[in-house]
Amino acid sequence: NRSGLIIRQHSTEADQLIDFASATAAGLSSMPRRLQCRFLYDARGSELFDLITRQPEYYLTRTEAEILATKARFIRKICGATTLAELGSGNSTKTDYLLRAWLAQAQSVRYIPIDVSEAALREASRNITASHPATQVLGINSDYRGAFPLLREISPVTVLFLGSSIGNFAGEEMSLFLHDLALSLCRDDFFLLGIDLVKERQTIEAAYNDAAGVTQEFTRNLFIRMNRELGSSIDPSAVQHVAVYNEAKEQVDICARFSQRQAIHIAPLGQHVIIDEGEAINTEISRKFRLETFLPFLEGYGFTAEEIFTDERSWFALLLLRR
Ligand code: AVJ
Repeated sequence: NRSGLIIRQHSTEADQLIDFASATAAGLSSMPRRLQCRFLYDARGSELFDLITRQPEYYLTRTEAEILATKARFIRKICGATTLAELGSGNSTKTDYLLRAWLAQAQSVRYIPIDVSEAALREASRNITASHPATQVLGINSDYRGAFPLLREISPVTVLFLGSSIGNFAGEEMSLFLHDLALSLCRDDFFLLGIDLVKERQTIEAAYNDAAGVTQEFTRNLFIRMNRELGSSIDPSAVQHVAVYNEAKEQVDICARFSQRQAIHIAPLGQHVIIDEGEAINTEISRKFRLETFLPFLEGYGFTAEEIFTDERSWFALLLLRR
């Protein structure tokens, strides 16, 4: 197959709808109200996120790409001819640097993108096989942890988790993720992790409040998805995107604030949740990291830093960890 093979989730569309509906109902009735950020990435959401990464204020992707561009060859030297598996691969543009470095050293490479968006997987798979025909692409349409059992089967592997997506995890989710990943990898497998570093508030807040309003649209799209899939009847123009850097927690809190009272219908469950005027629903957190505390934390889960790469301004870091 020229555009690569894609393994779909075991769950049916009906299961996925129930998952979305029940997670939404639970999150909307908890206090403070929140929605799980994994639901931001439907086909339109993945497209909008891709647009975010190209906004001038969104320094994360550009800075990480710059590090990858200069370090990919060195990373390949350390990792050897491992399979590349990427968590939350999106459209895989940054992966290009790594694939090039891998292909410069071997005839072929196995690349396994793992993503919840089937549309994003198909696009990535098509683009990669077109530009690197010697790459065998096997896409896995699943959430991260659903794909973990597979990792053991493809060792020796280098797991890529780029873009500081790990910043979406709150304390307990982070622990569970690192614990499960460590258990799923074999000794001497690699984990290449991108993290956004603590920096000036203005720089961070600008990245999550782009002037073109793409991030606002990204937040709104979650409610548009709820209207379409859950029959929610929310007025999207009543949804205001709010992203504020919490210095004490060293994280961006992203919320949807409702400018009018809304009754959110969750049709598959026959439930309504009332959101008052001015109320906010958290849709995402984006944590920022410090090397001096995060590296020892990773050590605690069995990940040792082999190399640490950063940019000139120390805005972003790429950690090459060994299990
Ligand atoms: C994909 C989680 C890394 O937190 O910077 C960007 C998501 N949300 N703008 C981030 C996001 C709004 C992004 N991650």
